[in-house]
Amino acid sequence: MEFAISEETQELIEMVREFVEKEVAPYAQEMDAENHMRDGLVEKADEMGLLNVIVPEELGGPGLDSLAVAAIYEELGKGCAGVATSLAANSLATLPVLIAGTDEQKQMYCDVLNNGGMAAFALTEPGAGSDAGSVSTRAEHNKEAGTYTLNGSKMFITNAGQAEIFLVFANTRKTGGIRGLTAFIVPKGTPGFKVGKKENKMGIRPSNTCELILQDVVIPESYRVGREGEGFRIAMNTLDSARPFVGSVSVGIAQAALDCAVKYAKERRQFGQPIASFQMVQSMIADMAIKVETARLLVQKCCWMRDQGIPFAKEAAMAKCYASDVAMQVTTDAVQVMGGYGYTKDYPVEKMMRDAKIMQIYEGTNQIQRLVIANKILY
Ligand code: COS
Repeated sequence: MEFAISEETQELIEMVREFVEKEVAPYAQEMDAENHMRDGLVEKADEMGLLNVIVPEELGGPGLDSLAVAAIYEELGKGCAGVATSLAANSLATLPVLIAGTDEQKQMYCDVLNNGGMAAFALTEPGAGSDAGSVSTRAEHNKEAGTYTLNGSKMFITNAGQAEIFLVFANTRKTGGIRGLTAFIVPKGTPGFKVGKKENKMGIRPSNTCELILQDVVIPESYRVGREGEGFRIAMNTLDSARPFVGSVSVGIAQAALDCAVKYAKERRQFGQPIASFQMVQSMIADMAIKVETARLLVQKCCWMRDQGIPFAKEAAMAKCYASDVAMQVTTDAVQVMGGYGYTKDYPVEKMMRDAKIMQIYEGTNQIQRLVIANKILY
């Protein structure tokens, strides 16, 4: 196993770290309060090359391996998990096209990201979350016209309000079920395609999460990604690839919370000495550090396997599940180390604790991850 990152990629990661320290972290609490990403931040992220990190070189992107992409998302996660979520959603929404799209679809889709556009992955619906196969958005094929007409609604869609291009899953079978699930590209502005209510979330608040409404949305056949009925496999493959990146954002949150707790423990004095000198605090700090390190290693192992072409679905579920549980535990412990101060908005750890919670929920709940892991082990 080799987790080494090339010198060139290391320089890129350093640049991302500086960008996050200057442009993201100082504004994280303000963006959290305003439930909105700072104006101009997407443009700045684009200048840094952070919108198309998943795009291969031959399609005009940086051609990074998964290890490098994960390292970038970890840096973003340190500064603000909401911003990291929004930028990582570009990768999530592009993977289906990279996995199953035609050369023309790949180029068209990646060009949006290469040119500073955002993308959104639209699978979840009011009645279809963990049970991804039960999508009820319908896609009716009009063979004579060479089109599909989409009707339905989507929920909890990251970037919905700011994306230029969408990857929408709909069912081509009247009877529903996973055998009819099909993936489609839907550009923003297609008649009948509207952005609905924006969610008022507990955490990752700078990321834009909205409902989508599809009313007689007509798209050409050439926007269907893969075959009819291939959508479930495409969605599952996509989620396998994206889950280690949720893991890396989670590692970023946990590392940032640990750093805050360490700094505080050295400064805060009680009983005439810094609380860092108390063994119970040291024990917490040590456990937090062990968890962060092991979570990062699991994410890196999974990314390395993906980059080597080794099947990695089990490790992807493990990385996502473990790292997000670690983010929840470490942020909660950081608040504990910092006591009453940690519980206030004067320090960033309460936000990190709220942000960590969604990591255990989105892109497959940790209960689903455990199902995937157990299935891979048992059958
Ligand atoms: N890659 C490729 N194919 C896969 C797959 C994967 N990771 N997982 C399942 N499949 C295939 C199976 O091989 C099976 O194909 P066949 O019927 O041809 O044998 C088919 O898909 C159905 O598999 P299964 O019966 O295991 O599907 P289930 O409906 O039981 O669901 C889970 C499996 C629960 C793992 C899946 O629905 C899932 O991951 N749900 C979570 C979805 C999610 O993450 N939602 C969050 C919103 S998206 S951000």
